Amino acid sequence: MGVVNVTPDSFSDGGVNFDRADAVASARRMLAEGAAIVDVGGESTRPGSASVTAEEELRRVIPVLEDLEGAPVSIDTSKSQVAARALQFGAVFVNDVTALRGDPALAGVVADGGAYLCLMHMRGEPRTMQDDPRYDDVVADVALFLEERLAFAIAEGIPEVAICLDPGIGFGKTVEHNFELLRRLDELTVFGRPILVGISRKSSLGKIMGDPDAKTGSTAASVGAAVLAYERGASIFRAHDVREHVEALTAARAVVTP
Ligand code: HH2
Repeated sequence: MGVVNVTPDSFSDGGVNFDRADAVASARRMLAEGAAIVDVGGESTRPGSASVTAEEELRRVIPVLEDLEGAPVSIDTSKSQVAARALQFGAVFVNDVTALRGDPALAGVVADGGAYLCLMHMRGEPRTMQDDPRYDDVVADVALFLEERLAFAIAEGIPEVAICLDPGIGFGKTVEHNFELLRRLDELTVFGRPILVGISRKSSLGKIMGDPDAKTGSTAASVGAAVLAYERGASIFRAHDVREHVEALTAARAVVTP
């Protein structure tokens, strides 16, 4: 899953794809490099970010979707209004970082639109989520949450086969929480749904290199973490550097699968 942030302020590619033509070119390049889908978002969810209105999100993403007509597109949004328009413009997947807790109308939009859905774990909200997050057992907490949100989504009429689950790396978690989730990722596969992982360029990867103030991580670090997440059961990788991820994961699969 290639990341296309049509935002001025995303943590690693903010501004790069804010222009419509740049976003479309990036998306097409990622698809050519082997991405199965591109995740188009108009609102940053980086720690401390403020939310934007549905109108602003639509103004950012709809022109990009228009130009990408026919391409496999995921819409990265928590707003039903944005998801509904995006599905009209050909999106097939809704990536909701609130796991259907942000907008009560979103589940219906996904169900009626026959879209795929990602349910992601987040503790708190982006503005405050990194203020001293604590868990007794982060993996058990995330698993319980995902199980409950999966049951909710199914009860709302979204077919189980259309849903994937995501531990939400960096969303209300310390560096240690993030790596523990990756280390024990196999514990999230018990629900029988595909696991999506978004570790690409995240600050935890920069911090373990020795910079406590890192805002991003390198491509090499992202790929290394993705490969081991794959070995532990992840099957969808939300990544900025698609070519490198496709090559590394193809090699990893060749090692794992005879
Ligand atoms: N991470 C980000 C955004 N959306 N969606 C899922 N399912 N999983 C993730 O880990 C995830 C996500 C944050 O990364 P990015 O889009 O690069 O930055 P920003 O939120 O600042 O736009």
